[in-house]
Amino acid sequence: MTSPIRTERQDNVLVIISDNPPVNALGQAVRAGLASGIEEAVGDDSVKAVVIRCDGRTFFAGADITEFGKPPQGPSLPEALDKLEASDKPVVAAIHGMALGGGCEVALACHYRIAVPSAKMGLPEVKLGLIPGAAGTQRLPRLVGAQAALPLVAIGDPISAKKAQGIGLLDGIVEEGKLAEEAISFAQSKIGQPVARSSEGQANQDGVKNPAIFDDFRAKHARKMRGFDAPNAAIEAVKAAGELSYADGVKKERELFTTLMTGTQSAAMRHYFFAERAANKIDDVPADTPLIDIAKVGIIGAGTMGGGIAMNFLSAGIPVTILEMKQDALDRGTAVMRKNYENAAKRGRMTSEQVEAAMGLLTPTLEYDDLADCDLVIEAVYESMDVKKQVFAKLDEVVKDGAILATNTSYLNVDEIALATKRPGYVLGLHFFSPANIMKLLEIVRGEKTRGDVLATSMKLSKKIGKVAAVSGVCPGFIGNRMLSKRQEQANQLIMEGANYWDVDDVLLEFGFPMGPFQMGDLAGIDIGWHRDPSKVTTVREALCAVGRFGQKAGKGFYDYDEARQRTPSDEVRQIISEFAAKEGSEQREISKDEIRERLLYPMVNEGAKILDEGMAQRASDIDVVWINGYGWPLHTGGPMFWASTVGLDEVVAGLERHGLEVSGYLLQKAQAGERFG
Ligand code: 3H9
Repeated sequence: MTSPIRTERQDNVLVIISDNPPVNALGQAVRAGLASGIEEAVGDDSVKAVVIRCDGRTFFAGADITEFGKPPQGPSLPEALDKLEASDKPVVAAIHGMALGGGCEVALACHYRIAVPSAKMGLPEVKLGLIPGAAGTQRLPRLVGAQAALPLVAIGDPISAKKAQGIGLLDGIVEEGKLAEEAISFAQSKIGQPVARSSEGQANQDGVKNPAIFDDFRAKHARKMRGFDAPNAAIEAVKAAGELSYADGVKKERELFTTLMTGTQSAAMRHYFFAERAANKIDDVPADTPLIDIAKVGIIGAGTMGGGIAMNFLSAGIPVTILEMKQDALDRGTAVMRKNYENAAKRGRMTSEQVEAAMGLLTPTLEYDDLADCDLVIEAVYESMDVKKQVFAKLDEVVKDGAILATNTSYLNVDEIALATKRPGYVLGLHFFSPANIMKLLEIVRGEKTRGDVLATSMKLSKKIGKVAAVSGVCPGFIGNRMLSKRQEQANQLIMEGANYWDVDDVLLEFGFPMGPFQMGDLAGIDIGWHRDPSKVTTVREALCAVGRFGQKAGKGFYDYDEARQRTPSDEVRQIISEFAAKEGSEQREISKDEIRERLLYPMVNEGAKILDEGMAQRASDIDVVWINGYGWPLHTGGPMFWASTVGLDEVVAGLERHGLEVSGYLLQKAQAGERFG
């Protein structure tokens, strides 16, 4: 097999080049090639300097994640990088694309780093439940200081070349397209000078002088870090870089790295990394399916949902025509979109020019005919089959042939909606989640007749508008809401049987969800869909509405809220629930948190198994993608199906049986065979 690494001579400079598509991951052959490249340079007296660069779309994007968990094959990345840094001949990293993880560590081990303006650098290991493991946590603080290193190592977002230069991570930025030649001149300019080794840097002393930066950082990011092990390990490693010698710091990093690498969280997060990418692939739609050009989008309905959906396209530079039935609703919807953009600008997330550019792409209208030349129309009107059918019949009449017609329904039958048109092949569901301009998930609902190019185009478009997509078949509630309904059923049942409703919420919070179902009800408004007749009480929710407990907006719902929106359980609600339970003849008893957790989560897994069995999801990992991105399922557990496998499917089955709940044949069969999902 030919090596992915080759060397080329340019005068007295040896250029080590990696060509390992798609992202120059640092697999064994690359590490071996790097090590022998550097040996070649050191052993050849006519070589006076070295440049390391990559072919293809990016500099090294990190260790090869597919090798994790397999028996290690030398040389290790730390070994290769120590060799590189030890060279007395200057070594220059020439960066384009992304220098991520192990790739950033390669750059850190080089004596100098230059990049093109579009390059990015970062240590995203924390997003895989890890910390850098090739001395990145020790070299980086010594080079740029602990304060600047902390967010890079513990949050893991990449930074621009400009920012990297600002903190001292880059020594120069060179013109786009001239990286190869500029790197050689740069390397030659360093010949004869003592090399600058990051491991010998002193910038880490900022953390020793002011140790409060570590606790401050922890406090500032507490919410983001909640439940995750890796960020704390990352902070510890950066702190160690100031307190320990380089050699001891590297040892500390290795200990922390190994503990994380062998733990469940990292396995779960690595599973998710590949799950997100697998979800892009539609089994029977070839990757080279010709796509439909989407140059203009129509949205029907300028309410919260329609407006939010429209913003996704506007932000991506795609013109949108938005339709409403009445002028005042249209004006209101447009004004809300502008306000949302202006708020984003106030928070520094956009410039005012970007706000104007996005709003400039919006055409409000009251006329269906104005949608005629749209390539994609998404309907976001009231959830009624009759209304949706009317809308689709009208769209079929006015919108050009070959355009995609999508419904944003969250549970209605997409096949039935498609039959209102003469082109069911062009109809599908694009289920956005509220707030649609923010939530990451897009469920792509594949109708019985939906064409391959319509699906492939929607998938591609989802990436363009920054969504994470997964395909669902047509079934009530699709993947996400169908499973949610099982959890909600149990939540309601549990409080009827005597569980404290705050325990139900707390169990989910402790598991890692951002909130529980009753908090969620308070946030959304308990009166959504209420019939507004206080004398007609058939559910707990109606009982709460009857006494004005509409949720957070009223200062009280399931909980009482103070001015800081802190919740306290309410005696009144407890009373209402127990009266209601008595009326229903439901006996109340004490219910443990373990029982609550099992009854909330195991039925979801069971429903997920049914969804798989029916072919409504292509793969178990797609279900994980839906729940992590649409419903706040904690990433560090890998999603419901991965989590179930870590619990053990036999244990899930036993739990369901213990609580007298349904066990699907598919789940039972998997459990009995000792299998996992996926
Ligand atoms: C690390 O470095 C640990 C070290 O500190 C310690 C060492 C001791 N490995 O995302 P895309 C595949 S941890 C293997 O669709 P994009 C990916 O699965 C690592 N494969 O492209 C996909 O395959 P397929 C730290 C990888 O342009 C294909 O490449 N680094 C890896 O949207 C294309 O990927 C990271 O965490 C990998 N490292 O985004 C960076 N990376 O076509 C991880 C990608 O079969 N990578 N693949 O589905 C990324 O964030 C994105 O891939 C990147 C490109 C931004 C680079």
